Order: sequence, then structure tokens, then C-alpha cells
Amino acid sequence: MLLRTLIPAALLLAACSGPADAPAGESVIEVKDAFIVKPAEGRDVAAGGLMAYVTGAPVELVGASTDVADRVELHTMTMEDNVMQMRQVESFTVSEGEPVVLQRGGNHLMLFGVDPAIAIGDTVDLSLEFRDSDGTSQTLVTSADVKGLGD
Ligand SMILES: [Cu+2]
Repeated sequence: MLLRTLIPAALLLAACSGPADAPAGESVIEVKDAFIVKPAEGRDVAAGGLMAYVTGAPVELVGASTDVADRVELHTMTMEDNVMQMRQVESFTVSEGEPVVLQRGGNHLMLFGVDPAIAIGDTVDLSLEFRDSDGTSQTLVTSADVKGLGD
């Protein structure tokens, strides 16, 4: 009975507080340098990247979305038998002192069905979903720079 009254109150508190005034013990997440690469002419698949830092308990980056793509996946990139292999993964762990670095040539975001109207130099909203160890979600919206293939 006591738990039932406490849990909704705790969830409400988490949902209402931004990173700046997060209560002690909660993970504070910061995302920097987000970007997506404008696909080559006639293609609609693009890579993207970002840096994600956490202060406090580790969190998992479990998903991403944006208005300018149908779907965003989390991918790893590894060398297997001298061939670069990309694989979709469920999540990346962000720990204090161990940021998640997503970039071209390494672990990255993969966007499918990218809007051909985006232009190099645009910024687009990228929504990121993080989950902490007790299953609480935090959604963070960051702005991502649209870069060219060679930038
Ligand atoms: Cu990929």
C-alpha cells in the first residue's frame, strides 16, 4: 500500500524536473555535437553522430527519432575478416567519465527514409531516449547539424 502511493509521486517528480534542477542521485544527461549527414543524391539512408555524457548513475541510450527520417537505428561498426560490418544494437551505455561517442566510422546513428529536402547547414531536432537502471525514461531533444558527405 505504501509503495503504491510512493511510486507515482516519484515518477511525477522525475517527469517534471529538467536536468538543471534534477534531484540528487538522478542521472543528468548532456548531449553535444549531434549531426546527421545528408544522403548522397538519390539515396535516403544517412549516418549520424553525437556525444552523450552523464553525471550520476549510468544510463542507456535506447532510441532516437527525428521528423526528417522515418526511422533511426543505433549501429555498431566492427572489423570482421577485414570487412567493416554494421550491426543494429538495442542500446549504448553512457557512464560517468565514459561518454557515448557516435561518429562516422565507429558506433553511429543510422537514419532511414531521410527527407530529401534537408540541406547542408540546416539544423534539425533529434530526440533521444535514455533509460536508467530502474527503467525510468528521459527524452532529450538536441539539435543536429546537417553535414555534407565529406565534412
Ligand atoms: Cu549503420
